[in-house]
Formats: sequence, C-alpha cells, structure tokens
Amino acid sequence: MATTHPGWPDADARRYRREGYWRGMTFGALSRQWAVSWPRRTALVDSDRRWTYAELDAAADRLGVALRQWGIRGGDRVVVQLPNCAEFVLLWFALQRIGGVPVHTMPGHRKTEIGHVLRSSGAVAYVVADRHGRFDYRELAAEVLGDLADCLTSPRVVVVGDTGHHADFVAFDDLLRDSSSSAEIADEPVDSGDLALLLLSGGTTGLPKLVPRTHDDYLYNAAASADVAALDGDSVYLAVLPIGFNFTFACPGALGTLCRGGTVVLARDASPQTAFELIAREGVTITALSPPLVPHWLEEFRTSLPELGSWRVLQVGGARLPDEVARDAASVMGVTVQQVFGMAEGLLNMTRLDDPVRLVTTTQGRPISPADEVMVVDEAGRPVLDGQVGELLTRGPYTVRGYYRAEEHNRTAFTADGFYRTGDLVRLLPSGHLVVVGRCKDQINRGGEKFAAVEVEEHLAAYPGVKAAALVGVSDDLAERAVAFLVCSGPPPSARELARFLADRGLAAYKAPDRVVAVAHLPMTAVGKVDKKSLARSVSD
Ligand code: OOB
Repeated sequence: MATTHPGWPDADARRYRREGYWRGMTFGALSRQWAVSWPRRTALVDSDRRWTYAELDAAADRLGVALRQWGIRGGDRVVVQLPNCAEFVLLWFALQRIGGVPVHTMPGHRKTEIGHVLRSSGAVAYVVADRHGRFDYRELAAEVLGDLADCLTSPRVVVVGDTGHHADFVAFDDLLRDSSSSAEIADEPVDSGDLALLLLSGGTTGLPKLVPRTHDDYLYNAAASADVAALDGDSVYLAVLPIGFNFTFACPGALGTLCRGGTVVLARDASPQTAFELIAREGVTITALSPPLVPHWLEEFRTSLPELGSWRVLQVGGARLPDEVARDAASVMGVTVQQVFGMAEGLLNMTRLDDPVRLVTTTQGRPISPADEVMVVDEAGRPVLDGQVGELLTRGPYTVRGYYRAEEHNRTAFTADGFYRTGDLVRLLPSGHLVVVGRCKDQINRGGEKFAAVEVEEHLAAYPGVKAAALVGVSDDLAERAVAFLVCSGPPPSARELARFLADRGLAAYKAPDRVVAVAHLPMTAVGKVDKKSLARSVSD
C-alpha cells in the first residue's frame, strides 16, 4: 500500500488508536456484528424490497462468495456506478468481506470520467445498472471498454438488471445464483488500516484524483458524524442524493445509520414528491440535500402541506447554503437544519442540533472530531489573524495524507507536515464554527457537483475556431453558473452547441457551461495566469 499513497505517520496512527478514534475494526467484521446485535431490525428499504440486518449479512456473504468465485481478490478495485438501489449496499458489504475495494462514481459520469477512473484505479470490474432515467449504462460500459482496449487487463462488467445484447457482461443476479450454495466464507485477512474504498475528489487540476479511505478512518468518519446527527436505533435515514456521494454514504448517511442499528431508505430520485411519500410511509427521521434542491422541497411543502411528523433533521451540504434558505427550510418544514461542510478527503464540519439559530443559518458548522486540526492561512501559508479570511488547511484521524497514485500532485495538495490544502476560503469564529466565503482552487461547484475548470477548458479549446478558453464559476443565488469566456476566430458557439460538443467528447452533462461570452483576449494577472476574478466581475456586475 505504501507505494500507492502515503498513509498516516506511525506516531499519529498510534495516537489515533490509543485515543480510540481508530477501533481496529474492518467493515466486513463490523457488519457481521450488527447482524448479531440486532438481527431482526430493518436495515435497508428499496421500494418494496426490505432487508433485515440478518438478511443483509447473509446477502453480503453470498455475494462475497460469488465475487470471489468470479475472481475478485483482496485489494482488487471495483468501480461502482449505480443509482440509489439496494444492490449498491449489498455489493459494498460483499466487497468488504473479501477485501475488495469499491470505487465510488456518480450516475452522471460519462465515458471520459469513467475511463479515467477505471484506468487510474486499475479496476478489475465495473458495475452498472442496465438503465436509469433514460440512460443506458450498458452502452456506456461497452464504449468505455472499447477505449480501454489498450490496457493490459480489461475490466469485466456486471449489470444490475438485464445485460441486453452484451454477451460478455454478467448479470448481478446470475452472479449470485451461480455461487456455491453453502454461503460460508472465511474472511480474507483484511487489516483495519487497509484501503476500504476509493472516493473521487472534486478535482482542481484536470481529472479528479482518487481518495484512499481506510476501514479505520472511514468507520470513524461515519460513527462520529452519526453521533453529531444524534442517530440511534430508531433513526430512519432517507438517501436522496446519489448513494455513492460521500455525504450520502457516510456523513453519517447510510453507513452511519447502519452503525447505529437504524434503517436506510433509498429514494430513486431527488424529487420532493417521491421523498415526502417515503418519509410518510417509512417514518423517516433524517435526510440530506444539496442546496439547489432545498427551494424545490420548500415549494412542494408549501403547496401540498404533507403530514411528516417523524421527520426531525434536514442536513444540507456540498455547496454554500444561502443564509435565507437555511432559515426558510427550518421554519417552513419544521425541521432542524444541520449544515454539513465536508470533503471526500476527510474533514467534516457540522452545525450541532442544539446550536443557536444564528449559527445554524450563517455558518457551515465546526469540525466533528476533537482530533481535527484546522488552520486558516494567508497566501504565504502563515496563520491569519483571528476572524480573518484565509485558506482552510486540515489534518486529523479521517483526513487522508495523500491521493491514490498521485505522488506529484500530493507534493502541492498537502503541506510538508501533512495538512490537506482544502482550497476553501473560510473565516473561523470564536465558537470554532467556520463560514465558507469562497474558494482559491480553480474548481467549479454547481450546487454540489464539482469539477476542475481546466478539465473542461481543454475540451473547449478543441472546439473549431476557439483560440483560447477560460471557464469561470460565477455565483448566483443558489448554485454557481459556469461561464465560458472564449476567444474565437469567428462567431462563438452557443451554450447549447458547446453542451452537445462536450457530451460527444464523453463529458458528464453537468460540466457544460451555462453561458458563453466572447472576448477579444483573456486578461492576465501579473504572474501570467488567466485573471478569472476580473472575468467573473465582468459578468456579475
Ligand atoms: C462534499 O464533498 P466533495 O469532496 O464533493 O466536495 C468538497 C468541497 C469542499 O472543499 C468545498 O469546496 C465544497 O465542496 N463544500 C462546501 C460545503 N460542503 C462542501 N462549500 C460550502 N458549504 C458547504 N456546506 O461536498 C461533501 C462531503 C461530505 C459531506 C458533505 C459534503
């Protein structure tokens, strides 16, 4: 493992163990324990399919056997691109039992992103749904595999649902059926310090990096956030955002809920209609949204005035929640709002359920762990004066010390003493709460969906007649808009033409610019970089 990414230095690891942050437990063993502690409680609900903890345990064993017989070995990476369905959870725990490493991707990712993730993780398998929405993931898988033909070993494809005409793809259900009937497996020798999963970073330089999370650190992430969200055996968590998103999966999300013996309910889409029906039917107590969804939920709530007496907490995170929306959400829907400012790399900040309204509506919370170290620094890396704005740096028991297979990038993304440079501009209040005021990383964050500007700029520059391109995030009321500034030799393309062009090049749809502005040249800063601040100002005045 030492060759793929840096881990925590021994002294820190010893301290995290000694002080109880790291429990020395793997997810494979832990999920067996749950089945012993509360076998008959409902663990998982997907439409009209339900699993108790005992059933989840048995399914993970059976699928683990099947995956092992199919050739998955300890340490093998498996790229998972599934919508919110029970198979995601079953597969995740099955992989944990045999030491496999799920690599989380988003349903919106397309050929470019998936190809990159398959290559950079060196995955042996790629798991997709047959269709979701109007999109056929089997076609995507076939196309990506065609492009990977140059790789030494091409990953094999598993399809949840119907494999269609793809004879070389394996159906998830067949995999299960063909496994030997005695579903007894000896656990692989997995160590709690081993890699448990890979998450995708938002990306600041080109394609996203993989974030290596261990059993020790990710379990602490889930359990500590479960405590801050006051989860217990009566909690019912509704997964609305994509289940592969770290927020939905483990902050506290599905994993934190299971750690406490609660119930995870999966929503197939993020509409308030679907969610309100599930909240009423399943007695949901907590759910989590990204900021752009909140006004839709508010509007539907005001219109339909649903009876949702069980619902207590609404977490919101992934992008800055405007203060007024936070206030409205609490007062209109009668729930406690919990702001969550987190990152795939680790650090989680959450407002506390008993924080005064002022902090809940105007801050993005404070670190969840007493062992989280945060520093706010100026451009030269020196701590700013109290209350001043600067870049947030952090390290701690669940914040990684480096990306996976990214030695060069790690030299700049982390300080010499192991602090992760978040690229977020924050102000630290005396209470320890953080206010996110902006960003110094070249990233676009469209209401939670992030990507590096440079990744799209490279594609924009390939558009016929485009001589130079800069993509700039311009903050709007709720989400950020991506504006493409283009220097063109002829008439500039429209936003729609660009969207089609980028989709043809295999990019996720959310990366397409909202607006195109033709300019004679791109302004430069004194150090020769494109002056994105002045470009942003030119359209936001
Ligand atoms: C979450 O994780 P990522 O890795 O998709 O994105 C992390 C970045 C942060 O560095 C920050 O720039 C932004 O997203 N962000 C927020 C925010 N939450 C995330 N910016 C302002 N306010 C917030 N509340 O997005 C994530 C992971 C776990 C839990 C919640 C969110």
